[in-house]
Amino acid sequence: PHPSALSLSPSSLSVDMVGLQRQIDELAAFSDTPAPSVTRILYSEKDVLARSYIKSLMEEAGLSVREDAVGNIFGRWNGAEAGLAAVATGSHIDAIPYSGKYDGVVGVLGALEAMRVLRRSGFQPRRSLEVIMFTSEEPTRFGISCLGSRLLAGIEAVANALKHVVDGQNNSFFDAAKGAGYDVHQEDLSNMFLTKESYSAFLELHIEQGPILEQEGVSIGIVTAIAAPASIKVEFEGNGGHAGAVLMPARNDAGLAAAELALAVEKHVMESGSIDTVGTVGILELHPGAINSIPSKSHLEIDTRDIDEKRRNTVIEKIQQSATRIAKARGVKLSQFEIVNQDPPALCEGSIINAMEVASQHLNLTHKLMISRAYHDSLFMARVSPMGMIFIPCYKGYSHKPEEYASIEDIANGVKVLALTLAKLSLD
Ligand code: HGY
Ligand code: MN
Ligand code: MN
Ligand code: MN
Repeated sequence: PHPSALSLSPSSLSVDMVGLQRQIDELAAFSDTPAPSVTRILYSEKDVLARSYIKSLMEEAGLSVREDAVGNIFGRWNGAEAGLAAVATGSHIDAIPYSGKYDGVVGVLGALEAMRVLRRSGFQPRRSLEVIMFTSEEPTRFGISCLGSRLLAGIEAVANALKHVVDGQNNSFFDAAKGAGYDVHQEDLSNMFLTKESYSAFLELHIEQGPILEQEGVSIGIVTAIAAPASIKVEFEGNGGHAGAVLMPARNDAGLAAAELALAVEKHVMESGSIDTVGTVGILELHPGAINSIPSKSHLEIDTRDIDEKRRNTVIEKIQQSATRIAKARGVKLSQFEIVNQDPPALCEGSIINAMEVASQHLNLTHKLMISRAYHDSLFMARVSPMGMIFIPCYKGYSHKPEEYASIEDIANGVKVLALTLAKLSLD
């Protein structure tokens, strides 16, 4: 009979905290902005360097490494019954501009360390264990969030969108991929899609990106659901003109239309009736962007989420109505209103939640059930596999900014819960 995962005594699970911290710091150095910020954009030169760093760590950890057409990287520890569906865990290493060094990274480097912890404890996997580093969880370069995991989940809309997306410098996705060494073509995408038999479970270790665990002094968050994200691209066009010569009644200012819509987003979110509804205008660009030129074009990108999909969709409808009303009232053209993604929430698998609770108890770690307000690759892996997430506290809940921080002790706790949960699921 297989040794139960729980025969792994807490003391036999030793995390190499010094080594793990060093890897986190080394990875953070692959950045286009100065420390303590991290900027690592899909297929950039720094991303390519970081990818080879991850591949070398996977090889050193004794995993067999492969990459798919768009650069999702897989490191596999073959189990005794390697023909069974494997247990997978992973996250991302791309980082939005001027962000931190823990978002995503904890779930990739921490997963590799969980493999080492199990190997050091003498554990023998029955189902293979696989670490996945997803290509581009952040939407930064092409406006598509969770690009790698959406493709693995077989979302055709993304495969189609890649035909025509371009980045800020007008590079196509395929040109950017080729520049990073991925000679991928449209027809390669569909054979990336996973089947429901690919994995028996998918787990992700991640910083909470919220203040609850730290405030309540709880060591481990066990996620029950991931909120439903959506993003919208909007453009207004007006006549522009001379800031001095064109009198106010004659203006149709695309910039003011954008400003009014941004405030409308806040209004519609606040009137949703729930604290769980959020909305953000993180990108607002004015063209031509000269102090004495009336904006002739404005471009906004809106991010709105809720754990209740219907409530979130109502907000999107109201935003669309406001955009149309504002354009008419100001005599500007609503030249674009594109819902880029409008995803359902994902529920975590009960048996995985349970395994994480048992692992936390076994390790004497305080833990609590909670939702994830941030999205993750897990949101899409949930479409092809039972999914679970482990959160660890982060400093004041900060994320997506250079002050993002998680202590190596908290990271080690997360690694141990992940290791025990992987071991249990591998023996199932
Ligand atoms: O925006 C998010 O929720 C994720 O951290 N990229
Ligand atoms: Mn993020
Ligand atoms: Mn993340
Ligand atoms: Mn080619």
